[in-house]
Amino acid sequence: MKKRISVLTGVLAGVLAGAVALTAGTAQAIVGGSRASTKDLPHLLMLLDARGQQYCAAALIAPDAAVTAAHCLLKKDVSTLTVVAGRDDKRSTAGSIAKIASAAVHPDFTGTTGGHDVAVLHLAAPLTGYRTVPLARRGSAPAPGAGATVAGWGDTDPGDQGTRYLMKATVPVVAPKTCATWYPSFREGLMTCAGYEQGGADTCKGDSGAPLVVQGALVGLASWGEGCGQARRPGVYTSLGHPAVHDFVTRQVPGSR
Ligand code: 4AZ
Repeated sequence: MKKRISVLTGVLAGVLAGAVALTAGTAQAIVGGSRASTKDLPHLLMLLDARGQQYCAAALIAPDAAVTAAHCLLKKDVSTLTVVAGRDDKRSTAGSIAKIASAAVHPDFTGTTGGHDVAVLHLAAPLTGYRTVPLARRGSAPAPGAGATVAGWGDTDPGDQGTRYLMKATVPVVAPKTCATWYPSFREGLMTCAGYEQGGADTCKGDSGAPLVVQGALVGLASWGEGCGQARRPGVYTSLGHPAVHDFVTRQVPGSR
């Protein structure tokens, strides 16, 4: 991974802007990830559009409720969306599918970089036989440097078709002050950022809504970022531990915690 980057940047030395764009393109799966199974991530859901195509991810927080990124619901008729549990391969029919009865978008959501990029999906029927993921404690924030796991079916290279199979990556939580220096629109507290300073592992297009898990707790949902896997451009996640986010979710889903 690092080697491929240095080779590419070497070849393209002198075409700086182009080199930056292309180094992101060398990143692999979810970007810098490896194959994973929903058997090990039983809370992880695919979010499918009206045509049955995976376009976002979600996390099961109660048998009949999931959380995803609010921006995954923009310009969507919620009644046409479905979630799928227990399916690793986008082309298979494994697992269980559930229709969405209704959805609630955080009232303060205005766009990804404004924060509050969270929505609750109320399922038409419970997904039984899968595990829910507990929310991070209200008011908590993951420790900088903590290993966070993220998984999804999004692009393995920016602009590709996404991956057929589920991919996962482990990324370190970035100190909020550091992330604020890398992204002017980063909002400390409301957002959590995770990734290596040198880039590599990251979420990408199609991974939005993907759960970021630290020590078994849901600390974030993939929200935004500049490119995928670039140096000093980590993935930005909606902070589930932030009171404004946590309270919204627990009011929608009293059974979650
Ligand atoms: C997206 O378009 C997207 N690297 C999600 C996450 C990131 C970039 C893009 C962060 O869904």
